[in-house]
Amino acid sequence: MSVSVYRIPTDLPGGDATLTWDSTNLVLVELTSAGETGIGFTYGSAATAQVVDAELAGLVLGHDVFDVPAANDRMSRAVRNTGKPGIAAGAVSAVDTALWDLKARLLGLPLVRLLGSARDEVAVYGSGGFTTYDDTQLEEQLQGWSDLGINRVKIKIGESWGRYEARDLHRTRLARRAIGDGPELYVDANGGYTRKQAVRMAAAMADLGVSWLEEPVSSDDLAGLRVVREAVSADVAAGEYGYDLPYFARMAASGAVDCLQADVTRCGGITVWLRAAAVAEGLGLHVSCHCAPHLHAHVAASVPNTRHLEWFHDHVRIEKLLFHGTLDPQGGTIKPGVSGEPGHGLTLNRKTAEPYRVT
Ligand code: SMN
Ligand code: MG
Repeated sequence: MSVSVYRIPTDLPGGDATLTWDSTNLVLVELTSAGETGIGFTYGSAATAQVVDAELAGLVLGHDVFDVPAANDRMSRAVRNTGKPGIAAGAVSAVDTALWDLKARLLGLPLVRLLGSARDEVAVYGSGGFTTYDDTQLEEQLQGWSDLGINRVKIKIGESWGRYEARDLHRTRLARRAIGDGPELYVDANGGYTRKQAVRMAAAMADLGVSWLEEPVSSDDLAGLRVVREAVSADVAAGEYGYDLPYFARMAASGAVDCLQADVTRCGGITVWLRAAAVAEGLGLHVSCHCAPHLHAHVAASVPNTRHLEWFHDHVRIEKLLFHGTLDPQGGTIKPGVSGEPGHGLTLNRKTAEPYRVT
């Protein structure tokens, strides 16, 4: 097993309600067996690589690579004292995904064939609209998604912990004008509003047809999410910081969300993502794929209650830069597996990736 870290500067400064960034790390796990290589990755701290090396690799090597749930279980238990949520869960997720990819490649199957398909295509939504963009940059990004025929888009609001309500409304109005009346308009406050503020802002944005309100308040405030959810017309969504199955069960069961988000690069990999989707399904909820679009495509197509997949600007750019085999969202959907490529279909483009490698 090898693990490497790539650091990719953003094209433009990135920011949302509660965080800014100028680069993104991709931590890559490569697992080889019988001449095939499986690839998994997570976005996060370079320290993730150390957890893979020091704590996880020894739990995979020498075991049957087909028994992915068993490997996932060994890894998840082993990081108990390291602290599973966060870096360790990212590490487990990357290894788990590499194992599923490897298994599919050894069987010569697209991953969606191995998992079993529930749908032929997966709807995507364009995601970016960072608070750090000026109006022209925002309009250009929205136009790019329109040109691809993507008729669902998400922008960031809640700038500076909710201090700039007028600018939030201005940018949301601008977005609606740019995309026209038909397309779905989503907003993500990244936990930047207070409860009452979120309800007020959602009411103002309802007039603009905003139909998705993500993390209006902190995801740690399940009661607050529920209060907002019951007061607004838009669907409330959260779940991107879910690092284990009980997190999703708690969030879904508490009535905090209308749609559960889950991130395969954080939640424990494909193994746990499937279970999170099942928890949502059992409670009558849809699931939406958070970020890392190419690692979600196949798993998204394998469950019946997938609503959509986030075509996240930074990650789309990085995945195109580092890998061969990226998908085409033309028309607003992706069709994983149609190329017939085994696994999730990504292979590392060593030539273009190398300049960004830091370890
Ligand atoms: C997000 C994703 C990745 C980096 C920053 C913020 C986000 C989203 O909350 O849902 O796209
Ligand atoms: Mg979000």
